[in-house]
Amino acid sequence: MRHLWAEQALTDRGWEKNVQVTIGDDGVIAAVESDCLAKGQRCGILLPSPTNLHSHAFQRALAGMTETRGQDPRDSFWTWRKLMYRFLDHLTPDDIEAITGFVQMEMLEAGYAAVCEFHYVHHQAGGIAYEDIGELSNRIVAATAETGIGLTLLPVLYEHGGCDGRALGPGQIRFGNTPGRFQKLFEAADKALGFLPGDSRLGVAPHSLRAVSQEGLTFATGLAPKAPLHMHIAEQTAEIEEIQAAWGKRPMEWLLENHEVDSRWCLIHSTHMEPHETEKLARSGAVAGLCPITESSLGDGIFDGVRYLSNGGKFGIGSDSNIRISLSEELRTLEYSQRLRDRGRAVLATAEKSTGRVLLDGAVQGGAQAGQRNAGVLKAGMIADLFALDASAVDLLGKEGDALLDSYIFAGDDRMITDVWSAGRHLVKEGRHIKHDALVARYKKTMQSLRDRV
Ligand code: NGQ
Ligand code: ZN
Repeated sequence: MRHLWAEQALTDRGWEKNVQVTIGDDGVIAAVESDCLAKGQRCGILLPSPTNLHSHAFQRALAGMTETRGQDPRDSFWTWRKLMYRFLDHLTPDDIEAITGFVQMEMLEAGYAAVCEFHYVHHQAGGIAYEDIGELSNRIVAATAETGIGLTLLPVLYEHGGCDGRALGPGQIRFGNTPGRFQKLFEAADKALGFLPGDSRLGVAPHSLRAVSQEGLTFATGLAPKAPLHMHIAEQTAEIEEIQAAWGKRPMEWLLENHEVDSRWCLIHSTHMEPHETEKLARSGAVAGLCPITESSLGDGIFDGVRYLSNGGKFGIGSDSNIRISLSEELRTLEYSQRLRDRGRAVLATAEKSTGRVLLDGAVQGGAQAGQRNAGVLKAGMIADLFALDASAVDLLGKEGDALLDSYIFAGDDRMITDVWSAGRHLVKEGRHIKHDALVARYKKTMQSLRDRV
């Protein structure tokens, strides 16, 4: 048993002062009491920490390297994707492990307690399988064992290069599996997770309606009937047109009509939806996996957050391409995208909750559901996924309640974060991951060697 004590905390009962949290050796919260004398580890403002619900760890190494114009007349998501595919061909298992460890460290330092890794690079460059089909899953797990972040591993089924069934392009052959081979990969990933603490989870990720067949999608949904199911959908308008031309429906329309979309599902992006799709998705119980920084970076478009939230829709936040790891900036970008479109302010706030409160509550609850972690609320019986802000930071000093979240998200940033616990593991102290220096040193070495090779 360990004790934490916070000046203020956001618990299941609301904002409380002088809060003592007892965490069991199993990483689960045993008790939350207010008006207590300080005892054990002290912190300023204690909050439930979200799961980062969408990451492709390796893409971190590309950050800042795709901001020039190429030969294509118009730079776009599709030209970015070509560069990403080309870069990917150089990555070895060691590189992937080092990059994953580094970006997971950044996620923890940004306040995320866990991550859903949407893991789609499975084979060697050229598409030849590794001797152990789980080789790269093992590397993700090895990095996770090092950083301690909570992991929901999502092995990805990727069958073809477009919904007409065209063959995988040269950049995509490291991803490709038939359903039969994917099942073996899924089993290997399950075995790999045995090396991690008990809060890790396994899910299934059919990549997108572009990359899986209708039969492949049905296979993936049936593989582990209770596991989390994540899929990219409705990110780019070209994808909407392609699916509509081939299957006669818009992607979200088709999915909602042909599959039982419920609380197992996390639909990544869901950017381009008609109002009837937004309303139906909101009522389904699924989580919309929003990635505001990546969606801005790739020029995807703006999610209809106002309609979605007013219909009770659940959402969470993913760092996706990992061009920048910042929870506060993801949340701020989500709200600001709505303001810019609607020319309004405090657009996602409600009569009861400020904007910052709506954003954090949504991200912790949606993230927990998407990662299948019994977390997202500071109360007894939940996994201790927590983070703490510095109560003496200039923008937090003397503030109370939801104003703390508004100040953190809109005026502050991740430098306000002092501590992070993942399932009770105290991984960030004084703003730094406990293995910060070693993880940075390894990443620098990897990047240097990649520069020499690419
Ligand atoms: C991905 N990225 O899986 O990393 C994709 C690009 C694809 C985003 N959708 C690859 N943002 O769509 O095939
Ligand atoms: Zn993605």
